Amino acid sequence: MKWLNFPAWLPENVSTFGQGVDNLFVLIYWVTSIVFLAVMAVLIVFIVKYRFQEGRKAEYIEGSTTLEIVWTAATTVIVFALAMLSLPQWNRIKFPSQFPGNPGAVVQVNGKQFNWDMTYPGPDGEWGTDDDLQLENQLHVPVNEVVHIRLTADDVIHSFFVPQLRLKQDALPGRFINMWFEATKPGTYEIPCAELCGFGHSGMLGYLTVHTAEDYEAWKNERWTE
Ligand SMILES: [Cu+2]
Repeated sequence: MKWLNFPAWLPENVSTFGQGVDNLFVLIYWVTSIVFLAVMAVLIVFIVKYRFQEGRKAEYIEGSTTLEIVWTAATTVIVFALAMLSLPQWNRIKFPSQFPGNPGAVVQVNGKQFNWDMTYPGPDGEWGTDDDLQLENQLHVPVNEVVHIRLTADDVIHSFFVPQLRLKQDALPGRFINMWFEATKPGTYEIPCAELCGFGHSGMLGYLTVHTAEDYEAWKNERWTE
């Protein structure tokens, strides 16, 4: 349903798992909007209906058990349903055992005050060797291919965020966190740090370049063999 694509102000989705995230976002958006509007409507009705009137006295009531049960049960059902709908998406995006294999690129991303360091293992496929390629704030990947990222941090907690990929993950010092994505459209996308990480936080910005297959090969040949 086209009208369900509202809100259209979401950033463009260029991720294979992005639609699943957006569907949940829109569903939660509608559920919370309806509850919000209902609560506000009742509030306004009550403000008008029970406003001060000369000679009218307050009545002391003890509440309604039926109402308490109904709204507790309704809230439980809604929250439980949303959790059940979210679970498959969460597992698909976050559980390393469910990551798609055969990555077209494997990169280590290291957050530090106030940059993203990208390390490609180089032609030998191993990190920590002479042919590693290190880049600052530049992540290059091929389009329509699975990318595996090993995320860590040097100093404090940072957060890797690419809105167009619907991917956000905290980076923690001393830990390697695996994540994956598959971009569906060539282009350049910003990688802001989404965790307040110090004085230069707002300037901590990397760029993800999604290349066509040929462009990626050309880039690799140029950079990896230097
Ligand atoms: Cu940061």
